[in-house]
Amino acid sequence: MPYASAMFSWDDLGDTRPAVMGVVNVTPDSFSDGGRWLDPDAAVAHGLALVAAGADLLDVGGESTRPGAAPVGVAEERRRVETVIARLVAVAGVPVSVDTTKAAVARAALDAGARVVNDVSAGRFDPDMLGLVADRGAGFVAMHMLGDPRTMQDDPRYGDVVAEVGDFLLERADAARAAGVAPGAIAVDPGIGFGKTTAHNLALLARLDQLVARVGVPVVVGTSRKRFIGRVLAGVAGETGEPRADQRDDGTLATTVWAAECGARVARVHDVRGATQALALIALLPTVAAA
Ligand code: HH2
Repeated sequence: MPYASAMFSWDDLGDTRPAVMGVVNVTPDSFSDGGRWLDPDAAVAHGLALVAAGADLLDVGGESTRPGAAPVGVAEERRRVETVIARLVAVAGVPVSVDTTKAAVARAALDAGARVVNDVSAGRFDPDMLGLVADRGAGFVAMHMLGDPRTMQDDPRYGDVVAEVGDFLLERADAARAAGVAPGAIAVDPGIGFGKTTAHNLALLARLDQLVARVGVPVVVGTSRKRFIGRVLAGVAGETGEPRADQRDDGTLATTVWAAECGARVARVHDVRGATQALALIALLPTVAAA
């Protein structure tokens, strides 16, 4: 069975520069590219194009998590991701992760050869999730979200967003370890845009170095094309209003470089080529400085 192969460790992705996780949304309604890769052939071709552009791993999702997105049943979510994952595992040459909150979907994806479960609920929505990840020796991304995708943007409030997200991530990493997930397989993610205002997202980025130091496990950051970038860039550089999702890759790149400088280990992005080039370039500078 594919999952019987060696245990996943985030260290396997290397540490000279942050890893680039390329997004493959097999959905009709994702906020930035919904419907473009719903056809399995298109999704596989897109995944391969992302690998050619430098992706170190591919994140395949079959359910949009954008605010107000329609929930998807297990059968439909499996139908969307299972074949795409099996085909990418066969040919992509990089680890594949599945973006799901459902253990049944994660199980099917791991059976198809996925190595990582990226769970935006951090194992809270499905009681079987952490045990499954542990049994299979899979990698795990535990992301912070306030509430659930239906309600998360309804007036989110925090006392100190960085402290509270940090508390949550430490608690979920502990829960994963307690369930038997290998320490080296656990990563956490502040969940940019998931139950956060623009100010909350900016605070999490501004103090990301503190969060990275505090959690003590690899940190994944996903700013790609998110709304706060549009909000901040409205009116900047000749934009008449907020740039649309597909016009936010330059802003995304700035935040990706910032996250890398703050110690993030994985950048989850749609524009893989830009992220790979920028991260390769800035990774070089410390070695030049030391020479
Ligand atoms: N963001 C999205 C989905 N999954 N997973 C992690 N770990 N971190 C993130 O920031 C994150 C995530 C939302 O982006 P996208 O997949 O492009 O959109 P949608 O959920 O609408 O499919």
